[in-house]
Parts: sequence; C-alpha cells; structure tokens
Amino acid sequence: MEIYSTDDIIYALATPWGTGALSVIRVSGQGCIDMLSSVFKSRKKLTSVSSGTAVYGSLVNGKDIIDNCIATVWKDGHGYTGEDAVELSCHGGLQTVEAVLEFLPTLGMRQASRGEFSLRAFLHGKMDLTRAEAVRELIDSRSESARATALGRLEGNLEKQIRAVRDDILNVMGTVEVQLDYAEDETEPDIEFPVQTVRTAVESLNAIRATYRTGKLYGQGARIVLAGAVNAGKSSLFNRMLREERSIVSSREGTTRDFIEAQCVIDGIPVRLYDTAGLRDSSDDIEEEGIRRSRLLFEQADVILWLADPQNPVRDSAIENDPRCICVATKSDVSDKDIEGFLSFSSVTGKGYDELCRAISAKLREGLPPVPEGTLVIQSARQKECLDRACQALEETLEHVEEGLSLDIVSIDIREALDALGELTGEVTTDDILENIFSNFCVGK
Ligand SMILES: Nc1nc2c(ncn2[C@@H]2O[C@H](COP(=O)(O)OP(=O)(O)O)[C@@H](O)[C@H]2O)c(=O)[nH]1
Ligand SMILES: [Mg+2]
Repeated sequence: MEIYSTDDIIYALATPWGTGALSVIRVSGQGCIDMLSSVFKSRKKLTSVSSGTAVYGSLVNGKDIIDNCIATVWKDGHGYTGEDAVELSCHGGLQTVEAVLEFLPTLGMRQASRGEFSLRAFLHGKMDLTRAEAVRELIDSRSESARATALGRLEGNLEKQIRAVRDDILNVMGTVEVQLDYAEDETEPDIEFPVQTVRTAVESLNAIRATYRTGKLYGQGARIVLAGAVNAGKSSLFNRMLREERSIVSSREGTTRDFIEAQCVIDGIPVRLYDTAGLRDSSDDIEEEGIRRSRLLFEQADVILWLADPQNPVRDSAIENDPRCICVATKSDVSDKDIEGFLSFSSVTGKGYDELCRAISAKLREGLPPVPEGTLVIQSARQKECLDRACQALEETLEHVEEGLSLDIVSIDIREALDALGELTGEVTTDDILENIFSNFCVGK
C-alpha cells in the first residue's frame, strides 16, 4: 500500500483548520530541508543550521513572498517522524495557510494521508503502537479525564509496563528452552518452572485489563436518551444539560418530532445526549417515523432518563423497570406531588439537577471495578484483546505446568503470550493492524 512507503516528502497542517494566531505546517521526509531551503530566504540557510534551530525568514515563490514565518529544522532523524523535518510556523489566517498548502506540492512534496506522520514515527521506531494509538485518543478526547489518561499512554507508561512483563516472560521462555535442549541428552537435572513469575505477570496484565471498561466510558463516552410522554419536560432538561436553548421547548404536543443529538460532559464522562419525540400513538406519518427512531435509540442507550410530569403522569412499566432507566418526576416547582421511586427535578429552578447528574454517573459506572488513582487506564479494544489473549495463554501455561504436561506444550503457550504482548506494543504487527490504527485519525486537513 502506498501509505507504507516513506520515500516521499510529505506535509500537513498540524494545527486545526481555522483562524488562530499561528498555524503550523509540518514537512517530513529525506531531502525536505534541501527542498525548503531553496525557497526559504533567511540570514542562515536551513541546510547550515543545527538540528532543533528555529530560523526566521520568508517563504518565497520566485519574487513573491508567501509568508514570513519561522522554520524549525530537525535533522538526523530528530523530527517527530524520525526523519528530517521542518515545522513552518506561519501566520494563522486561512488565506496564508491555503497559500502555503498550495505552494508546497509544487516543490514536489505531497499532502500526508491520515495518520501518516504517526505511521512514519512508528515505522522509524520513534513510538510504539500504544503511543500511536494514544495520539489518536488524545486528538479525539472529549473530556479532561480522557485527555489525561491518553496523555499517560502517550508518555509511554503502557508500553513500559507491557515491556517489563514481556521481559519477564522472555526469561521464563529462556528457562524452558534451556530445559528442552538438555532434555535430549538428559544429563541436566530439572530446573523448577518459575510459576511465581508467570503468576505475577498475569496479575499485572489483569490489573490493566480491568481498567478497560472505565477507560472506554471516559474515553469514548456514553449514550443517554431522554424519554417520556409529550410535554413531560424532556427538551427542557436537554437544554439544561447542554446549558443552551438547543431543543425547541413548547407546550404544543409533538414539537420534537425526530430526535436531536448533542454532546456534553457529566461528571467527567463525555455524553451523547438524545432528546426524542414523545412516545405516543400518532396518526402523523412523520411523527410516527420519529417515534420509531426513538425506539431504535433506546436499544443503544447506556442510560434512559424516563421523565413524567406528576400532574399528569404517563407511566411505562417496561421502560421504568429497564435496568438502564433513571426515573425523573419533572416540574417540581409547580407540583408538590412525588412519584415513588422517581427523582424530583425542576428545569425552571434547577432543583434536583445535581442529584440527577450523580445518579447518571453512578448508573454509568455501575459494576465497573474500582480504578485506584494513578492506575494506567486503557480504552482501546485492540489493546484489550491483546491483553485477553496474553492472560489466557499464561493461565494455560500455569494449568499445563500443574498438570505436568511436557515442556513442548508449555512453550507453545508461552510463545502465544509473547506474541500477544508483542502485538500490543507493535513489535509484531500486520498490515491489517496498522491500517486500523493509522487510517483512523487525521493529522492533516
Ligand atoms: N413550571 C415548569 N414548567 C416546565 C418544566 N419543564 C418543562 N416545563 C414546561 O412544560 C412544557 C413542555 O416542556 P418540553 O420540555 O417541551 O417537554 P417535552 O415535550 O417532553 O420535550 C413547556 O411549556 C415547558 O415550559 C419545569 O420544570 N417547570
Ligand atoms: Mg420536546
């Protein structure tokens, strides 16, 4: 596949596409410093400065100055990608950025594909797969906690822990292999199998595995669906959660005909929130379609907020008994009635809102194992799958040793565990894995 070649010089906008004080355009690949040096007018030539130097100058197209900018030069593989690289800090206007991005390909470089900078960094041994994934997770993070845990993985914490376990298991493998060699001439006495090392490895891997559902919750977020009869107060609650007038609030029945989706953060958890059409039989085709879609949303919801107005409560025992459901009695400012088992809330005064958020957060975290502070957290299904395989193989190792099976069989188990751990950090990899990770996030425009 073309994207695995590192021969081309590539460029991409590294900052968001928009107006800011500065925009950074990153250029990478062998020969890129020479190439840019010929069109960058400055007191010191880009080719003559040492790596890590920032040079002020003008990017020129013949006699025309495209922009005055600062070029930071990375030589001898010191760039992010492990190749020669230049970072151009230009003025931030879209006009300027567009002019630079149009000019660069005329020099013979090409726009990077999605994720290509990180792919090159990985291919040049600048980062392992867990870090490459962390780059994507960082870019995609929708809450502070997701950002913080992705940063931890980017710093290489996961890689370090996995490598430590892998080194221990490699030692175990070494012990087994020595025994297998000696077994042939049967002159050496049996060495005791290092059961405790394997047990400790399983414990370490299990501790990381156990964080997956929490990491996924804080990283990828949850879906919350607002449901209840027309006029129950769904859109009013929706707007409060978003702190804006996003959904039309009206006392006319059937105002919210389809569902409306928005994002917010509740207790550090990124949430996709859906305001749905009221559930009632309708003769209106369009509204009926809206109601049908609401039912679909229900199936995918992590939490359903079932709202009822105590003055005119519409109940639905199927939904209320759903384990994902939190029941809310609305309009508490105008009614002194409670509904048993319902939280009480008013969108006019905001009373009950904090309790509701706490209930939502508790429901989303229900059944998750505790994650002690400072624990490394994972959120990638790929990483979790590698850990599952490694743990299973190591548990089988222990069982087979206990059953007294031959070391040939035990060494197959250990090899399987080593492969799974190697896959996790990218020491063992396939095109499929790479494509999955690197085509998914965007470094360029
Ligand atoms: N007094 C009061 N009125 C509310 C409250 N929540 C909603 N309403 C009113 O109830 C009507 C229906 O609200 P809406 O949020 O559109 O309900 P939906 O059909 O479930 O989306 C509107 O007139 C709202 O102003 C509340 O907490 N207190
Ligand atoms: Mg509504």
